[in-house]
Amino acid sequence: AEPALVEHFEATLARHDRIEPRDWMPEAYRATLVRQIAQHAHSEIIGMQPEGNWLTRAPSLRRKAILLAKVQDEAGHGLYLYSACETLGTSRRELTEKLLTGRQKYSSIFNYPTLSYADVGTIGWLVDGAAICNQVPLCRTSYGPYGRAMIRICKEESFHQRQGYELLLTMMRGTDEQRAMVQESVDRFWWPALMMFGPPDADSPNTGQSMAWGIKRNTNDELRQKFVDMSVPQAEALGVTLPDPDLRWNEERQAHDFGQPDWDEFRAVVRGDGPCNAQRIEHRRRAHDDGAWVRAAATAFAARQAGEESR
Ligand code: FAQ
Repeated sequence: AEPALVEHFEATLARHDRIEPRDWMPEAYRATLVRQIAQHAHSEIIGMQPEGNWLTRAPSLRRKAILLAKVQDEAGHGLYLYSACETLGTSRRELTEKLLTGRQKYSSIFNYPTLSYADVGTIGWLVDGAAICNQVPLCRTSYGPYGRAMIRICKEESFHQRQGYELLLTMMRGTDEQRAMVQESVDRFWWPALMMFGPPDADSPNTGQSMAWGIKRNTNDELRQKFVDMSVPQAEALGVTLPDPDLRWNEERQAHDFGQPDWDEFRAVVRGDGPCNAQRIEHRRRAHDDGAWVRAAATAFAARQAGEESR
């Protein structure tokens, strides 16, 4: 690349300013962004499934309307992110193809099943909570279209988190059986939620370069710590126990000490061997095949419009 272009790229990063689609960028910077943004987009789309599982069995019309709106928001987030990714020169068709053939990932968390309605609340509280912790700093990411997509997504995620917490609070004010359902759900989701932040910094191959490029603004362990510190008082207010015997306040560090998730389980889930990996991809493939006629119709319509315009 021309030295002036490289200099412009470096100077933009140094100013903490945004790189835009038409700016020159190193190919590795582009590839890292495509990897991360695509993974993020796929997570939003696959992430519709665990909660979608309860849409037809919501306990009231009100809960059903809330859940339907949340799942629809997730589709929207996926679409903003696919659009941001397209500004880097990839198509949505290509990204979908890579997801379906296992060449791109999505978040490990969505490979766990939702076994009770309390899981809808726990996903809102812990999974959206972890997502917010990770995504608020990404509003300042160095790539313009990604950062701007994050701003809107974070507003909606905060709302999702409140809705999950409110659901759990309602259940905790209910019967002993409902309280036990909440605790059981939190016991299952706590460790997978901690895994959402990625491997420990010492085993994270991408963090160093991604921080240097301003794609990531914090390390995986920094954000995991922040999430734990944020969740402890919320768990207390709710009246649930977090399933970690090593969890305690460290006065010296002014932060909580906590145990490590089972990193072997994490690697297995990321590799494709989690409890629901095959089911999630199979469902996504079926939805993609069922939608083929919509894509064909839209393409034919666009071609006809273009023909009419040129006439
Ligand atoms: N699951 O070197 P690092 C949501 C992979 S929130 C699967 O540390 P990096 C909202 C990683 O890709 C969830 N794979 O990687 C919602 C890499 O593999 P690769 C989505 C993981 O990128 C809520 C390898 O391990 N949020 O959807 C995971 O620097 C409720 C080594 O890792 C985002 O994607 C994992 N948990 O840091 C929706 C946020 N962790 O690609 C519905 C944006 C790591 O080299 C309902 N992404 N890997 O083959 C990020 O911030 C980063 O990509 C990290 C990973 C922090 C996830």
